[in-house]
Amino acid sequence: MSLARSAPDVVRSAYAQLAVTDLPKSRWFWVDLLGFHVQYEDATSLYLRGTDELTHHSLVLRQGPLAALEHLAYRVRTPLDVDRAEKFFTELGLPVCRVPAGQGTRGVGDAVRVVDPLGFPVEFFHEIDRAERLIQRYDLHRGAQVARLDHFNICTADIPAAYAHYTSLGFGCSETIEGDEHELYAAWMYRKQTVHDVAFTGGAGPRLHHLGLATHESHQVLRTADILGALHEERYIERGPGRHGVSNAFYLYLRDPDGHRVEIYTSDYYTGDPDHETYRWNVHDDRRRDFWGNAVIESWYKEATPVLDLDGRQQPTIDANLDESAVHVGADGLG
Ligand code: XXG
Ligand code: FE2
Ligand code: CA
Repeated sequence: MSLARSAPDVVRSAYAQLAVTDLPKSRWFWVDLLGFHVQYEDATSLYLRGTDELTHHSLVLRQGPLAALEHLAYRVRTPLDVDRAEKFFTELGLPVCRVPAGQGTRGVGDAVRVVDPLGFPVEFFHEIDRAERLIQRYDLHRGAQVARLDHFNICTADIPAAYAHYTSLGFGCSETIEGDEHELYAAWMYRKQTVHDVAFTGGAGPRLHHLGLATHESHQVLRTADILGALHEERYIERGPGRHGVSNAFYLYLRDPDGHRVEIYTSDYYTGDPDHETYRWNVHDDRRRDFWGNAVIESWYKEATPVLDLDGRQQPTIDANLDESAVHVGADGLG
């Protein structure tokens, strides 16, 4: 993927920082149920990572008054790319804040935080503390046995604008959902060599739709649902398990105790060839979101996490004009 001259070289989606309203409850969900490993904790915060992650954290939970997204973070290739990110967003005239090592998120070095053109608080960093290899510490693997953060999914009112912004940051597009006139309903975009680091869901935005967490195998996805059933905590399950059309991944969506959505996701495919082509789904294809044609529950399209600005205030949202949940498959004889 060639980069626009001044764009930072993004390696991957790296971590999310969420505000939660009841940290002990969140600890049950993310650590005991999903099997995240605690890298650091104190009375008001938890720093978590999956079994395969060799960096300090991929999720930070902080006690707060409102359940919200504090920021998404991308790792960039070199320390120079942090400067490039600062310049890139400054030139766009957007809010930018340099966060020296030790003043921002624990474990993370020198960083830049911005409000991106879509209204999301986003951090770019290179340096992060290393962490012990746990991939073969099977004795420590619990619950869903999450391996790593795979992707962010964000709600935005303007999918073409989101597509254009991430294209300018050097992201490739693996798949889309499009209308008959090629109106863009959704897109999946990547820097690492998987289906995505970020995807866009149409709807009021900016809001966080979900965090996608990878497991190694589909039995871990099924086991997560079984554990919730056994505990009579099935209300945490929102959608699935199932097979996605887009990405071909096997999936399950849960809502955490604050309603933050998380997807347990496995077995998508390689996208690293330089001429990898975008795969385009028609919005009337009933297999696009669930390959077996199971209906998507309305809450999945409509509900999402509010996002904060760089000063911790809730960002206002803008409504979307395209509504995928209103597309009724079958009305035109398709699906
Ligand atoms: O990661 C994903 C998703 O964005 O969560 C949703 C891959 C595919 C889908 S979809 O519902 O379109 O199959
Ligand atoms: Fe996802
Ligand atoms: Ca159907």
